Amino acid sequence: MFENLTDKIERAFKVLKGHGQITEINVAETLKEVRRALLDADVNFKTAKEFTQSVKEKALGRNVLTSISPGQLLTKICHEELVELMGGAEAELQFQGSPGIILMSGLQGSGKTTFSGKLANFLKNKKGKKPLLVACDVYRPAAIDQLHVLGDQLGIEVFSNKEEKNPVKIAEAAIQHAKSNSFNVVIVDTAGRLAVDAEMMDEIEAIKKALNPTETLFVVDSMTGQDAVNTAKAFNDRIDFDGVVLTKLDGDTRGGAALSIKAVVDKPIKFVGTGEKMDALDVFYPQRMADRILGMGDVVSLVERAQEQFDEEQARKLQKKIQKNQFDFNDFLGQLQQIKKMGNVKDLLGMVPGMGKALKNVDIEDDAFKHIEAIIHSMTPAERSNPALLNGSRKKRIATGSGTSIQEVNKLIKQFDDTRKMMKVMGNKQEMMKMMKQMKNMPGGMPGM
Ligand SMILES: Nc1nc2c(ncn2[C@@H]2O[C@H](COP(=O)(O)OP(=O)(O)OP(=O)(O)O)[C@@H](O)[C@H]2O)c(=O)[nH]1
Ligand SMILES: [Mg+2]
Repeated sequence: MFENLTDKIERAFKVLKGHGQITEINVAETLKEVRRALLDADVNFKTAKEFTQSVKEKALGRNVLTSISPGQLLTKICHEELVELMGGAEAELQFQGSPGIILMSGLQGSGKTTFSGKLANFLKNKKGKKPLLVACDVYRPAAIDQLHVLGDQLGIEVFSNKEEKNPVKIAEAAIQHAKSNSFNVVIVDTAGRLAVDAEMMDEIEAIKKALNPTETLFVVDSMTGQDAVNTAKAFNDRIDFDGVVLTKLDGDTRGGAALSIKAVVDKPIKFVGTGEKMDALDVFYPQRMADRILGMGDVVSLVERAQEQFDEEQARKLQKKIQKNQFDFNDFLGQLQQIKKMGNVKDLLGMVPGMGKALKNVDIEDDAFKHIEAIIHSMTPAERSNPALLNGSRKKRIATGSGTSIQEVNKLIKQFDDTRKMMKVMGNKQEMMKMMKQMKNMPGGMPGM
């Protein structure tokens, strides 16, 4: 996500390396590069200019007060300004009501129908809601079917009426249906058009007026850069939406839309879509996005994803086994499967500070653990629970069985041994403290500011 921008901003800060203090000249030079990076990322011209101006003022103003290096100071100020630019604090979705009504708007193909499904899924599983999806695209019967397919897949009811050609009537009937069947959130998917035109605007405005939604969301494809910002403005002028959903952030979008939309329409980004699957939805946090843009990774999101997949009962059992030094290949396999559930490996590694850039041109297979799993699956139950059994001939059999080589089998056994050692250390507080101390003394130290 945004690797190019991150790369260029980091390069801009290099100008300051070796300089002992901030001066008008080195700040101006650095910020010129930052501005160029923003423009290359397709950030709105005016926004980029105001951004660097405000960083400059703060940097020169704060100079005397601090003893940290100019590079660090400027990074810190840029970080604060980026957070501000993207809306400051996170903006919450309003979905309470009897029922809460969420209306989707946006151009054709922006991802409204997909996001409707994702949001329904999110509200059901994360917020304990009973959502009803409503198909109000009256032009394309296929669009109604598309929503039904998603609904079936998620176990969420979809309200539609292919005979009715007035979207307002469908939506009103849907709300009645929701009221009498105790649905507490209604998500209304609408039709989009290729470009902003009067007909689409009239229609979405009429739906909004009739339904008086708790939340109107504008869904926009982040790959469309500046166009995204212009479309946002056109929609906002007409329907005064409450929040933005940026989709397709998993593609090679340059980031311009994420950075300029808030400044241009003064409406917060509430969610981002990061894939076609129904769980590829993230709440938008300006702070974390700024971390990512400045190459600091997004450790908080990483930990959250880990927690979501975390099974306390299983963890307790594992802890016991580690203490007794009984951690075996079955547990190792179980751990791998947990990691896989957290999502795409490259995506996860990208959240580790500094890794996003390092991985830019590295191709990580979706199933990076395929060989490891094959090897473990080729072991007998006895071998899995007692790795000490693995002698030369057994290793050979496993390599053949898994379609790998003895070297790969040896490598995995080595990794397993290392993991086991590491876990023993982590189970022991004193050892852990010793390790932390060593890490602190490493050159470069801990990542962060
Ligand atoms: N990679 C990726 N693809 C997405 C994302 N969101 C939607 N898509 C894809 O974009 C395409 C269009 O999505 P739809 O949800 O059908 O878009 P729409 O706004 O409902 O389109 P219309 O109903 O024609 O106006 C589909 O192929 C989706 O799978 C996303 O976050 N990432
Ligand atoms: Mg659609």
